[in-house]
Amino acid sequence: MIETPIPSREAFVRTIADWNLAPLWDVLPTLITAEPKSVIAPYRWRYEDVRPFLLESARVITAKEAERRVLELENPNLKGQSKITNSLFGGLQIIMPGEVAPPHRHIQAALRFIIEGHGAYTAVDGERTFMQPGDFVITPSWTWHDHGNDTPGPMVWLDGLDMHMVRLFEASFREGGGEEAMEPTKPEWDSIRRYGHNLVPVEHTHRRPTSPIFSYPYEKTRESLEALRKAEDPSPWFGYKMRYINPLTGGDAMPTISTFMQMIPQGMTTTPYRATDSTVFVAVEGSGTTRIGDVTFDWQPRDIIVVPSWQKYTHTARSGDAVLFSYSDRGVQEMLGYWRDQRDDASAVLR
Ligand code: 1HN
Repeated sequence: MIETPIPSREAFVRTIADWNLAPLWDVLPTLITAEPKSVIAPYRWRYEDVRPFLLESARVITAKEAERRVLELENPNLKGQSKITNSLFGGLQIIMPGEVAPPHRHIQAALRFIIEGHGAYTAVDGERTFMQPGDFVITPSWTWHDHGNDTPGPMVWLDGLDMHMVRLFEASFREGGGEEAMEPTKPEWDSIRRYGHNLVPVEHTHRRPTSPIFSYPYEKTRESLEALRKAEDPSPWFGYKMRYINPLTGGDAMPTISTFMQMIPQGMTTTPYRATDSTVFVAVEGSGTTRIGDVTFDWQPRDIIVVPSWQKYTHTARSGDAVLFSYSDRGVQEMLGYWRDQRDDASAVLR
């Protein structure tokens, strides 16, 4: 019996490529790393640098023309991809006095974290919510939403969207855009009054996996942080940290984006910590620094910082108590059993 000669490995790989086949052994170590290797860069956007560009954007395009006038926060390692982390979008939206961003809906869920301005509204499913700095507002998947500014000043908020998860699954749908503002169909603050006071209507029909509350006002969040501070010592890793929840389930306000608010008392440096969820932080009060690996960013209110997956970081509150909002894909990772964190020994750091 005559055996055919054994081809070289390279020749074999070239041959099978024509059949849309490839050898796993060449890529296995990069596909399955021993620990997370984030592609994103740690980065900080100073609001004072970005704000003039936001105002200028309002001179080059109207909110209606743009549909959403947003400056994308592009991770420096992922330019052109509309990504602040590998799974999440981050952008700053500005709406000027008298403007309307027309109604639309999409599968992608959005969070708004209010940065500047007082009293413009965002409407979700016919209910208007009036926004103040520090408020956290949700736009759940497939809900109609528009924004309008009937105040004398510009209104700016951070948009966080789960769009790259939707892209991964190729599950995007959208409707609308271009129409005038929607007339409200529900009383103002309806959802928070129904669901935000530790009560629910006995025969409520809320069936979405997202919170029935659209707005989590800063005043209440701040009160909760202050209550923690009065009652207990700060965590070495987080200071005082709270998670925004859906009161019907105890889970995240939206299933795809986890959101948090934490207070780090003046003078405190948190103990090094890392987790598998790349996280976007927004400074709300105080000023300080965040060290990520060997880079350090200073920040003040309204600055935005992104921390990559599995890189150790610490926050220091330098002047005043620091209050930081943050969002990440932690909840999705938890549902799938992926999420992990690691804490340096707090007592070792103090020694
Ligand atoms: C969007 O619909 C909004 O509704 C904001 O305000 C930001 C970024 C990408 C895609 C859609 C909004 C967005 C967005």
